[in-house]
Parts: sequence; structure tokens; C-alpha cells
Amino acid sequence: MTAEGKNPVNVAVSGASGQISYSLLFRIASGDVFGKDTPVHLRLLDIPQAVSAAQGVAMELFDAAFPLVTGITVTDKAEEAFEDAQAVFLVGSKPRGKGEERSDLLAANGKIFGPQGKAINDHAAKDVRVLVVGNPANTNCLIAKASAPDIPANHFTAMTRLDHNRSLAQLSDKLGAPVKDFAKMTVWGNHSATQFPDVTYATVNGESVADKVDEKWLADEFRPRVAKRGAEIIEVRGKSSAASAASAAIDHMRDWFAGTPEGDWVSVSLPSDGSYGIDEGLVASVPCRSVNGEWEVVKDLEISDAQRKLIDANVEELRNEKKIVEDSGLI
Ligand code: NAX
Repeated sequence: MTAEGKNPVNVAVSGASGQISYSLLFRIASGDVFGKDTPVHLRLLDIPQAVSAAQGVAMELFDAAFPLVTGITVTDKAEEAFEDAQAVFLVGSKPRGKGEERSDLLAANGKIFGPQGKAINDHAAKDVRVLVVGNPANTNCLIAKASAPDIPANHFTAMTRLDHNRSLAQLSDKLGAPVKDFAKMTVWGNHSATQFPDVTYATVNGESVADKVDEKWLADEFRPRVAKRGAEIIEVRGKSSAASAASAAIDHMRDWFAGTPEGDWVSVSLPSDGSYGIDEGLVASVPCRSVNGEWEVVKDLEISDAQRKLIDANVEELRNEKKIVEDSGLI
């Protein structure tokens, strides 16, 4: 307990010495997730070769003298990192190597996310909230959840909030209205180029976005731009998105703990409850509201044939990814 009377929140971040964490950790430390009056204990996890670099990040966090940081743990042991964790950001993953197929990538990451899921199951708080950022995020999340039978399924999520935010930014630019005026954007499916950023229900100042843009712009510019924005950033910046990814992770976890604004929803990848024709258990992005600290899928939206086709392409891709990890004995 701190002098102010609030217990610190235990927050674990894997891939702690990587570029996303270099932004993420400092924003968690400054109170952007749990509020400016909630202390945090940061638990940094990385692989043995990167622990020294993670120690360096911890030294910088220390030097920043954040009033809310009550402790920093640096470790290469998942059990230690996840001890009593209430929030876990799984950022670290293995990138695709030269000549590797997607199946190799899925298999390599399965070996990371399976044991991490088990360590979360055995050592974290029972109501821990997990966000998988490391790619392929949806299926990594599926694997982690499969190893954590004691944690509620909807406490395992994967990040499509960056795709959601990118969509809002593109719409804001196109329609000349501030991001805050938009609501009910939806990104369906997988965090991959197949994803379906969908403006069907989106509003700007309460008016339909779909009425203000034409299908040609949506199909030729908006959807491909959002889905391939990661590649565009790499081309221009020379490195993959980092601060914007960290910011989306902050938005996701903050809304999960504090709730989504009235009259709005956000895009969250979580194990499907069968809604919208998505196979139960597949980790797919759907519109969600956060109510009393739990994600609730927005139900009963009407789906047109055109939407159905784009959602189904994602379901098919996620099914294939699941099959690969099943065939490799990872779940
Ligand atoms: P970096 O390569 O900078 O950092 C990755 C870190 O993870 C390294 O420190 C590495 O040592 C660590 N790591 C590897 N295996 C680990 C393990 N078993 N346990 C703990 N740590 C481990 O990558 P960065 O740019 O930070 O990106 C991290 C991940 O986010 C990548 O998989 C990337 O593809 C993914 N992204 C996901 C996004 C999303 O929207 N879901 C968007 C941004 C980003 O592309």
C-alpha cells in the first residue's frame, strides 16, 4: 500500500527492450493506463540475450523519477514477470526470418506464447487482463489462451486497436473533422492485410460516415491504406510502427479497465463467442464495449452480403492459422 492508500497495479510487459516497449513502458509509468493516482509496479520480461538492454530501460525508467512507479523488476523468467500481474502486455515475439514461411513463424511463436500462457495461468492474478501485441497477434493470443484454462477466455485479447485508430485518422483526414467527433468504427477479423476496416455503422457528429464517402474510395483507398499502413510506415520510417502501436496498446488497456465512452465502441480481438458467424474460440476482431472491466461484444448489428464476404475471408484465414498450430501440436 502506498501513502495515498492505493495498492500498486502489477503490470508485466514482454519484449521489454524492444522499440514498442520503449514507448509503452514510459506511458504506463506516467499514468496513461491506470490513471494519475494509481501506482504501478513494472515487470519487464525479455530473453536472456536482451536482459541487459532491458536493465538499461529500467535504469531510464528509474531516472525519469515517475511518482507512480513503486518498483521495477527485470527478468528473463516468465513466472517471475507474471507473478501477481493484473495486466500483461505480450509484446515480444519472434519476427519472420529470411526464407521462413508463415507456418514457420506461427510454429516459432507458438513455442513462446504457449509457455507464456501457462506462466500467466499459474502465476498471474486470476482476473489478469492480457493484450497480445506480438505478431501474428491473433493466433499468438489463441495459443496463449489455450495454455491458460483457469483464466476467463475473454481476458485474452489481441491488438486491433492500432488498425482502429488508423481508420479514425484516415476518416478524420478525409472528412476534415477531428478524431473525437467519430464513433462506432469497426475493424473485423485478423490483424493482417486481410482485415476489414468497416465504416458501415461509423458516425461523425452523429451522422453516417457511409453517407459521406463513396464505395470506390473505401475499396480502392481507405481499406487498403489502413490494412497496409504498417508496410507504409516501414517504407518511410525505415522501421516498423512503434510509438503508434504503443499508444494503441495504452488505449486498449485503459478502456478495458476504465470503460469505453458512452455511445461508442472499439475494435478488440478476442476469443469468439460465435457471434457474427465467427467460429467459437477463433481470436477475431469485433466491435466491443468495455462495461465494468469486461469486454462485451456489440451484438445484433445487421450484416450485408458485401460485409459478410469480407468478414468470411478473415474467418477463413484465422481457421487456417489455427489448423497450422493444431497440426504442429501447439494447441
Ligand atoms: P522489437 O524487435 O523492437 O522488439 C521485440 C522484443 O521482443 C525484443 O526485445 C526481443 O528480445 C523480445 N522477445 C523476443 N522473444 C521473446 C520472448 N520469448 N519473451 C520475451 N521477449 C521476447 O519489436 P517491436 O517493434 O517492439 O515489435 C514487437 C511486436 O509487435 C512484433 O511482433 C511486431 O510485429 C508487433 N506489432 C504488432 C502490431 C499490432 O497492431 N498488433 C503493430 C506494431 C507491431 O508491428
